[in-house]
Amino acid sequence: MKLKALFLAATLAAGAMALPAQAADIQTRLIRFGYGLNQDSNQGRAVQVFADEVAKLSGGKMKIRAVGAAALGSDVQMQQALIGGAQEMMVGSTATLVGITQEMALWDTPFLFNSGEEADKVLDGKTGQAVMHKLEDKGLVGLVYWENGFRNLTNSQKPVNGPEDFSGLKLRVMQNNVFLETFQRLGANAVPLPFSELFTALETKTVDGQENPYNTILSSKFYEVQKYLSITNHVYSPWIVTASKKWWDGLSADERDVLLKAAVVSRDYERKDTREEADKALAQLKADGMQINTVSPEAVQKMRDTIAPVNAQIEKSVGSDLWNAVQDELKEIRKS
Ligand code: TK8
Repeated sequence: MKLKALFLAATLAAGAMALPAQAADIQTRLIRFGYGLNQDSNQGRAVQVFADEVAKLSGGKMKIRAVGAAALGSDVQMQQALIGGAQEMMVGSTATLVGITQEMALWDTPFLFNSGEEADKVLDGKTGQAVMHKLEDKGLVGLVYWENGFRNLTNSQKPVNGPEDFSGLKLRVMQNNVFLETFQRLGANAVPLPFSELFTALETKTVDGQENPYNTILSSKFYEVQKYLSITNHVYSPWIVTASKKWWDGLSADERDVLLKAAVVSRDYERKDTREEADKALAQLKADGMQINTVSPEAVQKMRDTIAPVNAQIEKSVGSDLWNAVQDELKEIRKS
């Protein structure tokens, strides 16, 4: 009996040690976490991983209420809610943050990264973190970058084989001046719209086309209203997980630690999941009836030449230090 009691006490002690969350300075918290895509998407899956990890690390005290499909608002609306303290967290495109923190425009540089792995190194490295920290002056806290992915063009009118085919196309772009200018230079009629209004705009032919990664074209069912998919890979798009600084400043160090650790777990999951899904998504879009063409390397070069002046504009708004830092980091990465 005595032995049994001792054994029980030891097991309980070990159990307590395995649950540091009980001892940590963690309050019961309900955290509203908004995102723009459907629950059944790479974004939705990663938000769930984040939510599960937060629950696990906080011993169930911190609860993420995940709200997808822009039900809490578009990226821009949610950012304002975070800044005001009316919502705690979100994930969205870095491109929609440029109006708040112009340094984010760095990631809109056309053809900046050649691969997702290159992007990981820069985003998780010195420059990526420096850009992320700029958000804090504006009432936001950046936690991690996720992969949205390389963007490709879809439309309902014709295959786009090169810069000459953009003329006459009415294209939705993100609410961001770099994207606006990029597509204007290519000759398109570019219309900034929130993502949450995009499906309807395509369905009602308010716009002819849009650009997003394969994963999104599939999960948002754009193939139902878009015939042509032209593989351009014109820019790598990151997502960024952010928190309201007003709210964040009121958290304990242990609570922040839970969120940061869970964010890293979700990031690693999300990038792997997104990359695995991308190729399958392209095949699925073909099976769903989209007509797919690859823009030739020569035509891509023509696109790059046409939009080259956009780079000078980005360098001006992010500053030469950040611009040069990324170029140097990429040189280093490409050497190894
Ligand atoms: C979702 C958006 C989306 C982005 C866009 O909220 O707007 O086209 O690619 O992922 O952030």
